[in-house]
Amino acid sequence: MNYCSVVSSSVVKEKAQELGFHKVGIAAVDRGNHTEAERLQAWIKMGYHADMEWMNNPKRQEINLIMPEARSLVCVALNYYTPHQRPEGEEYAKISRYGWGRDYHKVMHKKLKALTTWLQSLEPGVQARYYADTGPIQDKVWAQRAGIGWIAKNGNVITREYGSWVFLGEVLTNLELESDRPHTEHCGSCTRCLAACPTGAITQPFVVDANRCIAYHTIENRAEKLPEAIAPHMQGWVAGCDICQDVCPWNQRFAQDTDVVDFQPYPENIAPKLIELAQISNEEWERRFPASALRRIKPEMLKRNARANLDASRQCNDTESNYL
Ligand code: B12
Ligand code: SF4
Ligand code: SF4
Repeated sequence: MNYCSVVSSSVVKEKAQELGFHKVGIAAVDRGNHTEAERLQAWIKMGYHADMEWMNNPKRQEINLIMPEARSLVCVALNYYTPHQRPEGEEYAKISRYGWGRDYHKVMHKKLKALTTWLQSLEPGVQARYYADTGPIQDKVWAQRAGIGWIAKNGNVITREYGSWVFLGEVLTNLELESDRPHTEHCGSCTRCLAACPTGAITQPFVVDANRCIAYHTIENRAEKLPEAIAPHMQGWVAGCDICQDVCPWNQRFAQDTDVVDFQPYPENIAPKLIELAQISNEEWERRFPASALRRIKPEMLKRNARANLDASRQCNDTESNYL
């Protein structure tokens, strides 16, 4: 059953803003548009998903397989930037901003659940289901369609107001809501992120090969050892990688401090030492990362990532001393 008359887009947007979302936009489910599904297929065919086999789920390419009656997506973004900076020095391990504070899935889900329950309470028969990274939905594609921001050359959605330091989520509904216009792309002729990526993971503008991405290897790769092509180039990163976002002029100019207290970093996440993480015990890991998105990185993986960085800097120092 579809509803087009009783619920207006502006009321839904007001509610999302009242719940604390920093951006909200609405996208219509368009059965005729297959461009993004084809691009996703091409990406998978190239093997760019590495061992993330769950990227193959056909629902990711066809939203109506998730909810046949779906007519609209209420897309939201939550700013997570805080003004903290990492210290210089090769003894420090780098943790990417998304993992500094409380697990963003928990924070997003709480707000999205409230929005979903509110939508369902409007009328009997309203269907609504929420996602934030956790379901077979292309969060970035829908965010761009809903006018939140654009999928940029570094593979992230950039907003004009907050740069790319935003988490994305959406509520899928059978309500027929007035949609926003898709966001236009504003990377222009810039290629800073492509040049800065130490492993050449951005194989062409807008396309990230997970096999070459430090974020993939530190977070998702469960192998005992990291590939030779990656390990020497990690530049201190042990949990995700922010290089292609740090160099982006939109982030440098427009990042704003978040008002979400949950995203304030756990103090030990800003300047951990590689040597400490290389030998972290299970108990210490439990103590340091409660309710954190970094729990996906098991203690063995964290140790492996830290060791790879230590080995790389040792080899680098050895090479330098050979030239002295
Ligand atoms: C798989 C995945 C990854 C993979 C692959 C990364 C990627 N860029 O896709 C890995 C593990 C590497 C990863 C890393 C990170 N991720 Co991630 N990831 C996802 C996930 C689960 C799916 C993304 C996806 O569908 N990728 C597949 C490709 C095909 O999708 P795509 O980039 O959207 O592809 C479009 C363009 O490439 C374009 N395209 C493709 N080919 C071509 C060719 C041409 C010529 C053109 C013009 C365009 C074009 O079309 C495609 C479809 O429109 C989403 C959550 C979700 N459910 O959507 C989070 C998500 C994208 N990740 C997120 C984050 C925060 C990160 C990291 C920043 C974490 C970190 N600090 O380490 C890094 C960033 C790495 C990077 N540079 O992209 C956020 C991004 C928020 C934002 N502002 O965009 C998301 C949205 C989670 C969330 N809900 O907030 N991630
Ligand atoms: S996250 Fe790091 S490794 Fe991955 S594309 Fe960006 S700069 Fe390259
Ligand atoms: S660094 Fe430049 S090319 Fe890369 S995402 Fe930012 S604006 Fe786009």
